[in-house]
Amino acid sequence: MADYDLVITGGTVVTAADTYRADVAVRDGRIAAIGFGLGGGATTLDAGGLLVLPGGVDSHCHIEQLHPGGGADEETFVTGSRSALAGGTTTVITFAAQFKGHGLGAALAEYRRRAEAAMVDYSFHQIITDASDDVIFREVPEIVSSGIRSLKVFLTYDPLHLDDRSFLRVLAAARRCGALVTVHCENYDAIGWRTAALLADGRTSPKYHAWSRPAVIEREATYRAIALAELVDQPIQIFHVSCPEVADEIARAQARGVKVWGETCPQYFVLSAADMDRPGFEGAKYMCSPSPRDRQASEGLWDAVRRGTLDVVSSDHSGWGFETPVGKRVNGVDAPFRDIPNGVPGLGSRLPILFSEGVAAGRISANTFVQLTATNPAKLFGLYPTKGTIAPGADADLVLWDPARQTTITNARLQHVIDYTPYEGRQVTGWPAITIRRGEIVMRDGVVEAAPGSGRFLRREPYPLIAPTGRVPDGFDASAFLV
Ligand code: DUC
Ligand code: ZN
Ligand code: ZN
Repeated sequence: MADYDLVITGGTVVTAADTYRADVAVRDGRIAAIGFGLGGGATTLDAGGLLVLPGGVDSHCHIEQLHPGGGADEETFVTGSRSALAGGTTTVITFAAQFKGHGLGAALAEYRRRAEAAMVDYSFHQIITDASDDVIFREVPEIVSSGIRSLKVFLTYDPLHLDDRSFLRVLAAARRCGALVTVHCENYDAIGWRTAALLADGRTSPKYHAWSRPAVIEREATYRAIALAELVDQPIQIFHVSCPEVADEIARAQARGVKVWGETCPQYFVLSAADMDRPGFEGAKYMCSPSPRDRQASEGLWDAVRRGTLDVVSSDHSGWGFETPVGKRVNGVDAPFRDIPNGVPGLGSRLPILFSEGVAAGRISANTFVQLTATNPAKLFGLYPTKGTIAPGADADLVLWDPARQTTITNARLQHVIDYTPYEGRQVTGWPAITIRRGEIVMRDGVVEAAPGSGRFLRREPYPLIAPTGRVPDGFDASAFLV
């Protein structure tokens, strides 16, 4: 009888800290041993010439999100999982959204039911859009203790955004129950005002999406989110940082000991506002919020990554098709930019684009790539060391990565349900050859073979990284009072 279920031989193991030649042995879905001469496996994979990476952890992607008017995102847990596995991601954190005026429980039960079809392991961020007493004092503690240990708030978007008082209540609730708060930072009123002015001037095409929300609008909201988190002494992560000015706000707060982390996404490295200025409705394919900026901003983001200010790269995968009637053109191809759904697909392209632009282009090391895409998100969201690393006892979520393979991105290769990718035709260096989830080979040479329902819900227990610092202004802990 074989010693192990699977042995991967001859590869180069890359973790957040190290790069070394070793074989990796897997038993019962976990990594059992790393070294040489490990003994036999029921299955052996030759990883000669390949990197052995931890499976990707995508801590920000929208899958099958329910719409207030009925229906859900086109990307389902099955198709989203397929794209994730095709692209080397084995764990996702997606969203359960509250509808304004409703509680959390019924919607969360529906998300959990839908997610049972997943083929990747998964958790949720709970979106709070209505900070009622019942939500803040009863439902949030219940949901957090059920293992959903992160909340998400929007400082813009109708009908999602929270005013500052409501945001403070969410921060205080998270502090009381031990959850991280993630924040979409843009100033709601400033966007509304500029949008009204642009539309009044007849400037309606997709390119004006970027004009409606310049960087200062993101910077102001980031500064405010950090200040309010500092007031409560509640750790936060700033989502999808688009430019260095915003990263600088985060760096300043980090330097004074605030527990704030910053995330960015591949679209901010490779897209720009100019992409939205393509003829006709084509620019809608590139519309996401915050808006992509320009080449200089992208290079500034790489600097922020190298300095460690931004330490997670997620996809912010969003499920709006281009040709489908429920996607980008839901309000017609002549709809003003204000009425075109925001977001770009990116679950399957996240790792190839980041590897190509980052590692192959010499901007970051392979270890930094692993930190950004697997280890840091797993740590920040309480999944480490089960997820996000290669070590004995960790789940055997692995990617055998071909660092030299040149590929042209096409929508078909990405295997999501969305009918386009903003990266169509882009050449990349580096591509996943095999994806392994808990010891099972679930993707080989682009063919995903996993059973719907084989993904697992990841219950997240309390973890020290997100404990408050204990420093509150005047020593007065307002979060102790249920206000
Ligand atoms: N921005 C978001 O905040 N969410 C989804 C899509 C987007 O562009
Ligand atoms: Zn957002
Ligand atoms: Zn998002």
